[in-house]
Amino acid sequence: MSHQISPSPRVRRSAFYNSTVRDGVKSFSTYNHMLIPISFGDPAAEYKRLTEGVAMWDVAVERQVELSGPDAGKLAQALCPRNLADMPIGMGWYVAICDHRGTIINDPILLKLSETRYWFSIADSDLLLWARAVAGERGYQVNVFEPDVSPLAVQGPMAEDVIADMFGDWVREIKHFEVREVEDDIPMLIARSGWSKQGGFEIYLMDHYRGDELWDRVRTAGEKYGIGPGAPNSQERVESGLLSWGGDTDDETNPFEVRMTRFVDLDAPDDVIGIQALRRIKEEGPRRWQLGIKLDVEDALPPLDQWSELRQGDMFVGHVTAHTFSPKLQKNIGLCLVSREVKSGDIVYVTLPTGQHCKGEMCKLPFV
Ligand code: THG
Repeated sequence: MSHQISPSPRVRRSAFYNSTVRDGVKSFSTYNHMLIPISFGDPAAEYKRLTEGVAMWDVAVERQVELSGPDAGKLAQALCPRNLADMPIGMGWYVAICDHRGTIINDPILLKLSETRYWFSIADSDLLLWARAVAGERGYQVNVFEPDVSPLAVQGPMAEDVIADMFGDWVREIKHFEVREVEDDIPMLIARSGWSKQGGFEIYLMDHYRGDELWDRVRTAGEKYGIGPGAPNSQERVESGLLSWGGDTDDETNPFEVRMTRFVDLDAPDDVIGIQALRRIKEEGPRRWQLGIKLDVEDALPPLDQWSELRQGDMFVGHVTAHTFSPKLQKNIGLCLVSREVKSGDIVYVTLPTGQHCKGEMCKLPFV
């Protein structure tokens, strides 16, 4: 493609934008009305760093929606069909924000910073509007706003060493999804989290003017581990079965369909948005579920159409929502949202952009 995205206030730049440009970013996409680096031009090297070394990603597009005030906890609970009663301060929890139909409208990590202060670290939809409207309609005393926070992810088996070299060996004790303050002249929090299954941390920078400085510090600390820039990695995330809201979900997808049942508590309070619908859906049984597909082709597939159709004989049975060549399996694999009638081990056919059909076998997730 030769066309460009013109600069405009509608495509906001991240605190790390200048650094990623200097480090050779080759393409961007948009997410939460911001630019997100997608590629630095060498997918094989980026995958290898993530799975065998360490990679650093500008994920400032993971915006925070802050709830602050005496009713912050009440609002967080109203928005989450997961029981937050026992949520400890200093933890993050993965949650499915649903509308009144039980459809997932965002799948953020909820961070509890204090009894009166929460952050939703959001996926790509305008959760702030939803949260503010609910607060207003229910008369809750809470401010809802986007704070000055820019996450930078350090991911891969050597990420812990980089973070320990930066902040001290105490970081090795941080548990999965735990958040800690760090003492530093740059205001930031760190958490053991990130959109990969390779392990790692996310640094929540709380002053966007210091983005380039933080980027340089991470790069310097990571140098001896071979760190390099990258981006949330589609090959690794499909292998690991991480959900991409808006990619793997549509306007009808409920948490039970996409392996989020364990993040839903049906005994959450009755006034939680979507809980009544979720109870009904659970009772009736969800229509679809998420399975993997292993495609029967040797070479890397050209990009499939978005949400390519899957068939068994003449019958439409679902969609491929994402696909990639898997370096681990040395196969073309994909994530599918299919009818419950389709089982692991079933043979299905994908419609290719050429109109031809490609054979595939369904399997359980994750692939690895
Ligand atoms: N980090 C932060 N914010 C984010 C993301 C992130 N916001 C947008 C997006 N990613 C939110 N979506 C997800 C999806 C999956 C996971 C995290 C955020 C995830 N899932 C694990 C899994 O499914 O195996 C485990 C969840 C668990 O065990 O609790 O990690 O990445 N800051």
